[in-house]
Amino acid sequence: MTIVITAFERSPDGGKGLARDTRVRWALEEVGQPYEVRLVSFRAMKEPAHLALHPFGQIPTYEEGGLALFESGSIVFHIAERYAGLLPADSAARARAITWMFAALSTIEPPILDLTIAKLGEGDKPWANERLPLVEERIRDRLKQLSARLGDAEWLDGAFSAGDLMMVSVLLRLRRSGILDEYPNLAAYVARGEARPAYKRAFDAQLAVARAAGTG
Ligand SMILES: N[C@@H](CCC(=O)N[C@@H](CS)C(=O)NCC(=O)O)C(=O)O
Repeated sequence: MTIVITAFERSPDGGKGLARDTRVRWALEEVGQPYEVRLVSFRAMKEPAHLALHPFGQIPTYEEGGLALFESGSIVFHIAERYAGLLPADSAARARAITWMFAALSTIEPPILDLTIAKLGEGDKPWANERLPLVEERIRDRLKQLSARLGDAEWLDGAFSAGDLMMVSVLLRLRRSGILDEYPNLAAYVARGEARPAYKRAFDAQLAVARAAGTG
């Protein structure tokens, strides 16, 4: 059954790999499943055909036979459950890996997204300079805790899992801020994720789209 995902026709990040199709591509590369990509414009994302797949008019989506999914967390979870390679066989270790996926998406990603909003969406507001340090401090609070938990370990809980894939994907969004480098073990953790051949294939594939569009 052919797997089809959606991605930006012209990603605003110009191929830096920060759009959420990259994490889905990475998961598919880790489990060795071929996939096709349907590129969508911002306008097409808000039209009925795409809204039928994604109620919020966003990317990524995932189609496989009669199944259509949205939300990168759900998609990566589905891939990890369906194909071997991203979740441990032991049921307790599996539950912990899934817990890290949720932690990445619901505890670590929100303050990181706030930073993007504070800088890009609200940067021109009169209160922007007062708000920014508060947002950055919330990120630092979480990274300090995550850094303490990771310690010297290679991955969050034993072998690399979907939990690490999601956590690295979320942390990558921080790189340009410089905040990640304040936590050397987290910076090294992210670099280990990026060094995985599956990540490199995923990154190169999304970069090729940006280059073809003349934005990368
Ligand atoms: N929680 C969603 C967020 C999806 C999302 O924000 N997608 C962005 C690209 S990374 C998007 O489509 N933005 C365009 C828009 O919202 O109009 C997920 O994890 O899939």
